[in-house]
Amino acid sequence: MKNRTLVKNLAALADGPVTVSGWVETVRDQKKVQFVILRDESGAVQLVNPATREVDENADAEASARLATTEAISALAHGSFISVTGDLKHDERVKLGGLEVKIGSLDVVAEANPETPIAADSSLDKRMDWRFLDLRHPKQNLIFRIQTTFLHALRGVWVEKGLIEVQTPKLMASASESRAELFEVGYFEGTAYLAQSPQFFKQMAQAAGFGGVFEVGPAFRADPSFTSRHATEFTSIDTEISWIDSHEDVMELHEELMVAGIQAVVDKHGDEIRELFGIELAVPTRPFPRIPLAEAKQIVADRGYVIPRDDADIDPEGERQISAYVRETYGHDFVFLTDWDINLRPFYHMRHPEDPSLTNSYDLIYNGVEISTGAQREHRIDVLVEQAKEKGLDPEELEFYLDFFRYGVPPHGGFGMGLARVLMLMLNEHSIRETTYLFRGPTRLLP
Ligand code: AMO
Repeated sequence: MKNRTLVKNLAALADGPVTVSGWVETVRDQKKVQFVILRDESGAVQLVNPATREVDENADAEASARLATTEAISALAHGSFISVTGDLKHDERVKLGGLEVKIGSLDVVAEANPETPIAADSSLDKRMDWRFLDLRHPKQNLIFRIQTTFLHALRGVWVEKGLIEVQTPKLMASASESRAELFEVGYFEGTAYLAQSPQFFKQMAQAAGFGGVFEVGPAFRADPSFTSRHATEFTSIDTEISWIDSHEDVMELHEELMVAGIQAVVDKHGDEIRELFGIELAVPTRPFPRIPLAEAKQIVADRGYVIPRDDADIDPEGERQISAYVRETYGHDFVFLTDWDINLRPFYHMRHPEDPSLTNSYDLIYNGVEISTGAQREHRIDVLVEQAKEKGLDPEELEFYLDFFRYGVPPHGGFGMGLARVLMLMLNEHSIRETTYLFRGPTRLLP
């Protein structure tokens, strides 16, 4: 359909012949005139047809064609895909974009079933069943255009800094995060595991002398929960850089990426986000606030919320509380919670030089939810082996990973961040099901 014009480009054209194609949104079939709202991937436009309801037997070919078009419009089902050639006319009186296309010829390219299985008020689960129809809505469509813009901006920063993009394997011989939440798959005579994170392989790139890497790829967690923030398969944004002094360097890169990503989204989609999501997306200022975890827990307690277990991770309500505090105190949507206890962190996190009960690590919280974990890694082999043993891990099982550190690895660190969570929090959505192209959960493998 080379001569087709996208709806969003019509406004810039002069009155005259055009071809547009897209899905039928509504048909208003009046006796003398018919209106069709056509939507393509870029927007919606009103089509108009002066109806020809009958012709006499001497009618010429043109009159017969007009009758056929009128009848075709009357029979159009919502969702059918049509292509229309007609006359573009700018007219301020037309509410939808101040223009309309007078239909010359109409071709029903692909008919839709007249009964649509989902409606605006359908449950999220039902909408997920019919995801391809759900995604036709401008709001859902915008989410994935925003995602594209966001990732493009992140790539811009990484590439500018000379980082290398990697694709790490998703089939592994061992766990990459913990033995919990691990998917096992039959692998010929043996067993393989789906990667929970590219953790070991992004670190391997530091041993390989890559200097810095990034990856945007799938991660798998056999997490049986049904929360709004967990999926069994999700897209993980990962980066790892060498030659750092501490996790502070990782946080600085992280901030730079978030600011660049959100700035690009605001620049390109700010107006649409206001219109469709009703929010004014703001570009965060740097530096983001940083609060040590112990202090954050105290702040949360002082606000009257007691995290159920004292030695525990900050829980979802605690994250909401600390975010509310940061918003009130610093007017910021982001906060880095730093200095996590060793018992809350994996063996590969470097410990604090002054206080070995703490790690050089952080979580990034965005509008009340954790979106990321980052850390400086332990690169000294003897310390790393000790830390693995302390966590009850068998160094022999980790041999391939530990080998990286036996041949000289620079100090390094990085973070992993869930893409769907970032979008959910950016757009004030309630679930990552809305911001994941095709969600996977304990009871969802379709479509
Ligand atoms: P972590 O396990 O905290 O850290 O994961 C990093 C980020 O990934 C996202 N995430 C998820 N998103 C959807 N569904 C899930 N089940 C899920 N699990 C995690 C979250 C989370 O903050 N290797 C470390 C990262 C690092 O240190 O570089 C890791 O995987 O947004």
